[in-house]
Amino acid sequence: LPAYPPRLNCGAELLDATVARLGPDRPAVHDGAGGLWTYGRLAAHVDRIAHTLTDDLGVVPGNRVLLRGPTTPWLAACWLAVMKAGAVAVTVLAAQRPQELATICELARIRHALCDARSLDGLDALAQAPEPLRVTPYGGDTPGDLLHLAADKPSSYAAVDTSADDVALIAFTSGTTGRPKGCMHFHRDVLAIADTFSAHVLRPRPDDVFAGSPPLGFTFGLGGLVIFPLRAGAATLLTDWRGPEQLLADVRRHRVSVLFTAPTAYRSMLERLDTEPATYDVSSLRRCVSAGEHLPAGLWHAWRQATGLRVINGIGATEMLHIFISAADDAIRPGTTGLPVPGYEARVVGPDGRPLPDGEPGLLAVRGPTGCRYLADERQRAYVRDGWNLTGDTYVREPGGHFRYVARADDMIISAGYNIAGPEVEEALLRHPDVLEAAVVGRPDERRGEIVVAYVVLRAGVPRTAETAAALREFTKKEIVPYKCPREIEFPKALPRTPTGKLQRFRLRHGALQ
Ligand code: 3SK
Repeated sequence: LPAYPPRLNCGAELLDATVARLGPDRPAVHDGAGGLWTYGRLAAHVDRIAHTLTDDLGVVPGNRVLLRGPTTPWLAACWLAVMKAGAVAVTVLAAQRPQELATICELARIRHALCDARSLDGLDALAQAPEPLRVTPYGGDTPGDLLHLAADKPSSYAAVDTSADDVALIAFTSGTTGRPKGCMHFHRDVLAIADTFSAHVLRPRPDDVFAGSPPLGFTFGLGGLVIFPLRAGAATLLTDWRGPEQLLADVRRHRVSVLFTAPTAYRSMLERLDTEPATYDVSSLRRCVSAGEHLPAGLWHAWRQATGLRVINGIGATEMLHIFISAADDAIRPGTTGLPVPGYEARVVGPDGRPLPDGEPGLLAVRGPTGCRYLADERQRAYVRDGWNLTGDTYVREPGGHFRYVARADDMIISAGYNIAGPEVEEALLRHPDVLEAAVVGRPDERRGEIVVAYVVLRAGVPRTAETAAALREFTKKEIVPYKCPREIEFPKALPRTPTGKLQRFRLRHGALQ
């Protein structure tokens, strides 16, 4: 990891330094509708917006600016302009509801919002609050539109001289449930994720084209689709997730070489590649990253068989900003997450915080250049202990040093005294050809404490009957030790997920689908 200077502006480093290194004419951003911005054009748009923020909207360094909209080049340009203006970006998901936005605005004391003209719903109440949010739309046709205001501004803006330790962004997470927590990250953190995971594991090149499904309001997407490509001088496709067919079509059309998505999307893309091989062409891909959820070994092998590519699995967290355990190429052990990313240390600890021997499951603890800094939240004390970040995941460190995911710590099922990891049972179910998706939880039970219950989404045409459930139970008994096998199996049409695609096991535990 390079030693960063004490004064550092990540927006200037990502954009101006890249233009100085590679020139203004390289492709930077595809908009998915045939439009392409070069680095020079992106830099000019960013600088005009930064002028508008400071000259017209009265944004001063340190102000928090809410960013809301679908994934577009303009959203990325606004984020970079906020960085260059020394303000603090709070990027939210377009799907976040007005009440959640109100909580976020209150917690982060947000007074300014830049909002895609198509995503203004629910903001009027905030604009009329006693301490009003000043909402500036972009991409619409009103006279006060940000892009109209920016049109006649100078195309060059000297970035604010921020400290490397000034807060650059606050990323909100509610995990899979709970009150939102704001994770503060510094200007140096933004560069650190590019100079650790991206530089050492992904190893992008200026001729790469990035694309993927995570939104920019999720740090997985912000890193993978904006920060990493710009740091490398590569191009990126910035469009909203419109399903597996569209992502595969984009790969073909834009000759995408670096793909960021989650296991569920790899699974649904595989289905399409299997049923309509002539429609798609993934030969341009050279790097496929999976994070956000555990990647089962079976899916890793199926993707390799269909495409010849070895998926780069990783675990990240909003608290850590991006991926901190991963592996590429020959270092990959399918079914494990990988090794600590250079710059990070990881270990598995017991409830007292002491390291456990290899092979024993315990809590994952990690430390490195990025880490958890919750905005005014007492949960900070539980997340960071003795300088180690406790991510809430149960892991095993294998003798060769690879880290293997077991479960979220609060997703362990304890049945008749046995500890059962839901993901292991899910992997067994997923090996059955009729199973598309599976989620396994514990349901309270008088005799056993908990029983193992599986929610299974079946492939089209498979009957949702007691016979199918019995056949799946028999199948799992051949795959895993019988005490781990589901006692009950239900067949919902879909599994409950957060807007970032994470499974909401707590909703299943509470019987939300019954
Ligand atoms: O939640 C995750 O798994 C994640 C992965 C990569 C980067 C960031 C996050 C939050």
